[in-house]
Formats: sequence, C-alpha cells, structure tokens
Amino acid sequence: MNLAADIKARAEALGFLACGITDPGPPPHADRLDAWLARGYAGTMRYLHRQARRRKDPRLSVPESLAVVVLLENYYSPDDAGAPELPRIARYARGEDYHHVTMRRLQTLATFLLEHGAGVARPYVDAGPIPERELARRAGLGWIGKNTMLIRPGVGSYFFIGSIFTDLPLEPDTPFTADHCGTCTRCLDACPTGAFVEPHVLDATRCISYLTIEQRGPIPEPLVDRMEGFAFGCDICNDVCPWNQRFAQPTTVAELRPRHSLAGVDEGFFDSMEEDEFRQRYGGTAFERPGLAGMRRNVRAAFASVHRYERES
Ligand code: B12
Ligand code: SF4
Ligand code: SF4
Repeated sequence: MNLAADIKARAEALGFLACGITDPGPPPHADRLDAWLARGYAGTMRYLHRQARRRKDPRLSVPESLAVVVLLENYYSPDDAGAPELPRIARYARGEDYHHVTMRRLQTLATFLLEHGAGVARPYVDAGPIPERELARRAGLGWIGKNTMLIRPGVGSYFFIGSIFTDLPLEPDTPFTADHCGTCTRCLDACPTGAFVEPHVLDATRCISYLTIEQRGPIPEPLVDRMEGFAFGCDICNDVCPWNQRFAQPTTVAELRPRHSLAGVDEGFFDSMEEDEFRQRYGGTAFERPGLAGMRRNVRAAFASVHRYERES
C-alpha cells in the first residue's frame, strides 16, 4: 500500500466517514467569496473579511504544505420519538462541541502522518481561514448542493469537514465534478426565512443559524416569527434534502451523540440562571459561543416562533 492509502485506512479505522486528498492551491470558485462578502451576506462575521485572502489561497496558511488530507465526521442524531423536542437545538450541537471532539480526532491522525515522515501535519476544523467545502469537493468527497452544503453520495451532508495540511507529497484524488441536485429545489423552498438569494448563495444575515449563534443583540422581529422553534442553529435545509432522508445514519462518535436538550424548559429558563451554572451545565458544548446572554435571547425567540405556529395551525 502507498502512504495515501495507509492514511485513508487509518482514517477509516478512527471512524471518519470518508477521507480524500487534494493540493493546497487556490480553489477555482474563490471569486464567489469576494462577491458574497461585497453583498454584505456575512453580516457581523468580520473575521470572514479579515481571512478572505487566506481563504482564497490556502497555501498562505501553511506555506510548507504540499497536500491537504480532508476528513468528514458524521454528527447525525435522529430525533427521539421521531419529532423534534421544543425548543429545538440543531443536530450538530447536541453533544460535546465538535471544535474539541473532531480536533482531538484530527490530531490523532496528524500524529500518524508525523510518524510516517511528515515534518508538518496541521489540523483545522471550522475555526481556521480554510475554504473547507471547496477543499472537500476538490478532494473528491462530494458536491456543493444548492443549500451550499457539501453533500456526499450515499451519505448526505450531516458531517463536519476537517483537514490536515502536510508537507508529505501525497497523490491528490480526482475532484468531484458531478452535481446531483438536478431539478430539486426542496431546500430553497423550505428555508423559513428566505435566506437563499439564489441556488448556492446564502444571505447569512437571514439564516437562523447565524441569528442564534453568530449575531449579537436582538434578533430582528420579522425573523423571530420564522424561527420554527429553533433556539440554536437550524437543520431545515439539511432535513428536507432527499440525500439525507435516504442515507443519514447515526454517528458512531460517542462524544457527538446527544448529551443535552432543552425539552420542557420554559421561556425564562436562562433568565434565572447565573454564569457559573451556565458554565457548569453547558461548558464544552456549542452553547458557549452565544453564551448565557445569547441563549436567553434565543430561547425567548424560539418560544415566540412556536406561538406563531400554534396560532396558525
Ligand atoms: C461562516 C459559516 C457559516 C455561516 C454562513 C454559511 C454559508 N453558507 O456561507 C452560517 C452561520 C449561516 C453557517 C451556518 C451553518 N453551518 Co457553517 N460555516 C461557516 C464557515 C466558518 C465559513 C463558510 C464560508 O466561507 N462562507 C462563505 C461562502 C461564500 O462560502 P461557501 O458557502 O463555503 O462557498 C464557497 C464554495 O462552496 C464555493 N462555491 C460556492 N457556490 C458554489 C457553487 C458551485 C457549483 C461550486 C462548484 C462551488 C461553489 O465558493 C465559495 C467560496 O470559496 C464554514 C467553515 C469553513 N472554515 O469554511 C462553516 C461550515 C460551512 N458550516 C457548517 C455547518 C455544519 C453549518 C450548519 C449546518 C450548522 C447548523 N445546523 O446550524 C449551518 C448550515 C447553513 C447553510 N445552509 O450553509 C459545516 C458544513 C459541512 C458541510 N457538510 O458542508 C462547515 C464546513 C464547518 C465544518 N468544518 O464542518 N455557517
Ligand atoms: S439553516 Fe435554516 S435558516 Fe439557514 S439557510 Fe438553512 S433552512 Fe434557512
Ligand atoms: S434539497 Fe435538493 S436542491 Fe437542495 S441540496 Fe438537497 S438535493 Fe440539492
């Protein structure tokens, strides 16, 4: 076996869904990032503007790199009793924070690379200036759907994307060039806030995920009404995708399985909570990003949106 095949076998043994290899050169769709930023779709995510140059040329992040090993990490968990518990938490955020879990697992694979001759093996997941979907597509792992997700045939899109930049001269995989969305528009039609400006273009400032996780301050009133009970993140454009409905399988990564829920809480649940208790209950989970103030706002907004649906049904 060659080294690339050994790395893929190790990734599979570690429980990653899939592993592909690409080069660290500029992605072909980098101009789309400039257009997206210029139209203001990043809202208050200023870091995306600051990182734009490096996102458009991943070699700037790790100049010694000759190859990028891209990994997919399954986070899917089905809803208990087949229906979501209210207020809703996006599936990816029901276990331990993936920034810790998946990073630890990437580090294990990076160690394997270092033991096999690499001088550099630097892992990233989500937090770095890395165009992760682009690299995954170029590593042959799937196509970019109309909902902007990386989708893998036979798998769907409920996974995180991690990458390891290395100075090993690994043979790249063939980029994924097919598009399996066809005439389907389910995700575009289902988004409750109308966040898709056109296929493949998301105005993040209208996305429930942005409003509940990234944005500080109040959620604009007309959008509160449309949150469909979500208090953290949103799964709708993934849930309606036929590729997920057909192929999603529960994650085998124990730390990513559900360990907390908001089922049964009232709208003032976080109002009476102190910072210490919040840290104790939700330390190490994705709730740390919006923090206690953000979760107070989110749960109130989630209840307001549920009331609307109760009124209308
Ligand atoms: C900012 C961000 C967000 C923002 C904006 C999302 C967006 N669509 O841009 C918000 C907060 C809304 C968000 C939400 C979510 N996110 Co997010 N997010 C990111 C982050 C940090 C940057 C994405 C970015 O650069 N956006 C700017 C746009 C312009 O870039 P892009 O969509 O990636 O598009 C590029 C390519 O796709 C390509 N391209 C664009 N259109 C087309 C069309 C064709 C035909 C082709 C070939 C290429 C192409 O060009 C673009 C420029 O390079 C990435 C991590 C990372 N480091 O990349 C995670 C990431 C994209 N998010 C992720 C996840 C899981 C989510 C959520 C599902 C979480 C949730 N349940 O709430 C939602 C999904 C919402 C959605 N439909 O995108 C995963 C996606 C995994 C996957 N299977 O694709 C990532 C990769 C994090 C990770 N490491 O796993 N996210
Ligand atoms: S995550 Fe929800 S709000 Fe955001 S684009 Fe998808 S369906 Fe719309
Ligand atoms: S719902 Fe349909 S259009 Fe949207 S990403 Fe999935 S297959 Fe593509």
